[in-house]
Parts: sequence; structure tokens; C-alpha cells
Amino acid sequence: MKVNKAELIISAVKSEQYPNNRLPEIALAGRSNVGKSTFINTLLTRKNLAHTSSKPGKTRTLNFYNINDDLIFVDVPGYGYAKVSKAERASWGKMIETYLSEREELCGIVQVVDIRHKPSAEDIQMYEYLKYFELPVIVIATKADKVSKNKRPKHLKQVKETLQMEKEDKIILFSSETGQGKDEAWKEILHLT
Ligand SMILES: Nc1nc2c(ncn2[C@@H]2O[C@H](COP(=O)(O)OP(=O)(O)OP(=O)(O)O)[C@@H](O)[C@H]2O)c(=O)[nH]1
Ligand SMILES: [Mg+2]
Repeated sequence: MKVNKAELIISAVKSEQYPNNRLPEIALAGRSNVGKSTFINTLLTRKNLAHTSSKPGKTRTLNFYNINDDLIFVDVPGYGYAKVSKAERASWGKMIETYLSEREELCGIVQVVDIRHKPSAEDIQMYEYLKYFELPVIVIATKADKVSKNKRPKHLKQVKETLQMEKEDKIILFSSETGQGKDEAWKEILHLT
């Protein structure tokens, strides 16, 4: 996929602010600090278009990125970040729920998990939640560079089984460090749009 154009359209917190250009959307989901924004940058070959940080809680709004006027990536704040107030957590939950439940342009989710760890209760809950809305999910098992090559298949299997992934959903081994899985991720994303 050749990316000629990649730009932030809007950082939204409510539905009135969503773009109205009717392009298909793919949204990111995953624990805070897992690598969602980095995943977007890797696919777009842009260093810091989506802002990333070594500290969790970097992305706080729904950020809509126009890609080649063909599709939109929606970067979403991560869950599981401890250092937020109850009120703030509730308003994020509402923001994400509104988007996932109402957005007609949404055609699939990229759920990012850390290949090193067994998916958390929140990861499982998120996957189930997405399935409840009947959304197709591509699971990205990222940070593959941090697991030795011979151990990766075992970790992939653990992710698949813990999430109880449906067989229509794809899981892709990925690393933003090495670019592993980038072509496959694009293929599956374009397949959904
Ligand atoms: N080694 C390695 N590090 C990664 C990879 N992907 C992301 N990271 C690092 O993980 C950290 C968090 O990345 P972000 O992309 O900001 O995470 P996020 O999921 O967008 O986090 P929030 O915005 O807080 O929800 C950064 O320090 C990245 O450099 C990867 O594939 N390999
Ligand atoms: Mg982010």
C-alpha cells in the first residue's frame, strides 16, 4: 500500500465532531501503551503523525486520520491506564461506546495486544464487546521483536485462545521495530474496507 497522503482530520470527543466525508473507517483498540499509535505510524511510514509516548495515556481523543482519501484510521485512547480519575474514565468509556455503537462508517477494528503477555481481563472484555457489536476484528500481536523467534508461535496461540477468537478473525504477528507483519496488516485492513 503506497501512502501518498496521511493527515489528521480532527481530534473528536463527541459525535457532532466526527468527519462527514463517508469514507470507511478502521479504529484501533487496545490497552494504553500497547502500541496503537505506533502501529498507525508504521503502516503509514510516518514517524510521528500519531503521537506516541513511552508513558501510557498519550492518546486522549478520537483522532481521525485520512489516508489517501480512501479510508480513515481512528486512533482511540487505550484502556487500563491507572492514573486517571473515575470521572475521566467514565467519560472516555462513554466516548468510545458512542463511537463503536453508532458509527456507520466503522467497518472493522484493529485490536492491538502485547505478544509477550497473556491478554488481560480488559483485553478479553474488549474483544467480547466488539463481537457484541458484530464488528470484524484484526488482532495485532505487537512487539514481536521482544520475543525470541522460536517462542512466537506459542505466544500467538496463547493470545488466540485467551481471547477465544472467532475463526473469521485474523491474528497477525507484528513489530513496529522490524516492520514484520506490515504487509499482511494492510492486506487484511483493505479487505475490510
Ligand atoms: N519494541 C517495540 N516497542 C514498541 C512497538 N510498538 C510500540 N512500541 C513502544 O511502546 C510505547 C507505547 O506506544 P504508543 O504507540 O504510544 O502506545 P498507545 O497504545 O498509542 O498508547 P496510548 O495512546 O496511551 O493508548 C512506545 O514507547 C513505543 O515506542 C514494537 O513493535 N516494538
Ligand atoms: Mg496512542
